Amino acid sequence: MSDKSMLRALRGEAVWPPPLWLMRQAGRYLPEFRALRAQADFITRCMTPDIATEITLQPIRRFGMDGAILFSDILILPWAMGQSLEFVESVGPVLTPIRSRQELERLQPDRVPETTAPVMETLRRLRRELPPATTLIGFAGSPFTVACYMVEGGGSKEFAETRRMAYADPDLFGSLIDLLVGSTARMLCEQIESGAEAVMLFDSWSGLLPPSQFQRWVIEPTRRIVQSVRARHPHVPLIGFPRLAGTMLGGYVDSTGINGVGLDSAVNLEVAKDLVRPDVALQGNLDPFALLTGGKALTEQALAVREALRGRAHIFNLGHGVLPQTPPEHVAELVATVRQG
Ligand code: 1CP
Repeated sequence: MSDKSMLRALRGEAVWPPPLWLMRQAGRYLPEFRALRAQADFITRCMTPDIATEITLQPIRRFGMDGAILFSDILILPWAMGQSLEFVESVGPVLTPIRSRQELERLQPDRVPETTAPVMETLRRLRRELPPATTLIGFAGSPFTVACYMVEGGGSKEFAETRRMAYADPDLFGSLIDLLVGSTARMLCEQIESGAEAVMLFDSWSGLLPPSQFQRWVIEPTRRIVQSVRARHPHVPLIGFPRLAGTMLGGYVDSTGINGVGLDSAVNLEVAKDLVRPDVALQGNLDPFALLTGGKALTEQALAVREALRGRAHIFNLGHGVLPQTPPEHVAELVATVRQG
């Protein structure tokens, strides 16, 4: 059994001070990232092991977080299946939407292993290069959140087309979700076989759904992925992040069998402690705006999160990603604060 602090927390142990990493810790708030960004477009950066390894290591070198998350994106999977994808400056991802069975059937999930081979190479390099106490985190989007982008053709506030399709044509939407369940589970297994020591499922948009739809399109697909990954890799922990799931958090944890759960900043930690079984690690949930602000607000909020989860298995993180305008010195301050005695 590994004694890395993050893996101990994911086994249900209350590690003090809690291990820490930050969603979007590699990225736009770092000057050294912006320098690399000029060299290649986003997909090329993800698909070039030299660049993706370097970007993943940048925050670890500067701040020494306990977890390093692979530099890639949740939309690499649909891209690897043949859906067209472009990241457009100040717009975000743009995909050719999938709205019919014909369009769905043109996807080629069998191509994923070949297309994502460079990502697996990045993981192998990272395992060699990371400090021995750092946990390497692989990830994917959850089927529902990835389907949102695939159906909508990009980002959106409401994902109206996707939510309409889920009601109007549940057979078609269900086929897309099934395709994603299988390909996501396979890709996560491959990430583990390439060196990932924990894997996380990002479900940024699950909180848009009412309970019955949440059960069908979030809990059930996540449960199947957990089961399938665990059958091949019984000792590798899985973290779920059903963002804005509110009181559906308890059912999500119990029904999926996940080892850790990401909490967004809207979650009251006292409520979370009641809803979530004590052997499941809680990950989160500092407001990214407290990190952006720095100073007293940051110290107070960070210590309050840490204190609220004292005695529980806790991995300190934000409730969502680091904001691009965040001064890097605030990240250094946060790491020192969380680790202070
Ligand atoms: O260089 C750039 O400007 C590209 C910005 C960028 C980055 C740094 C995108 C485009 N993706 C990423 C990396 C990324 N995305 C990681 C790597 C590790 C890390 O730095 O933490 C991870 C884990 C993600 C996950 C991701 N991508 C999510 C889930 C988490 C979340 O933020 O909710 C989602 C929804 C995406 C889609 C996506 N990719 C990129 C953008 C701008 C978006 C969001 C689009 C939207 O607003 O809907």
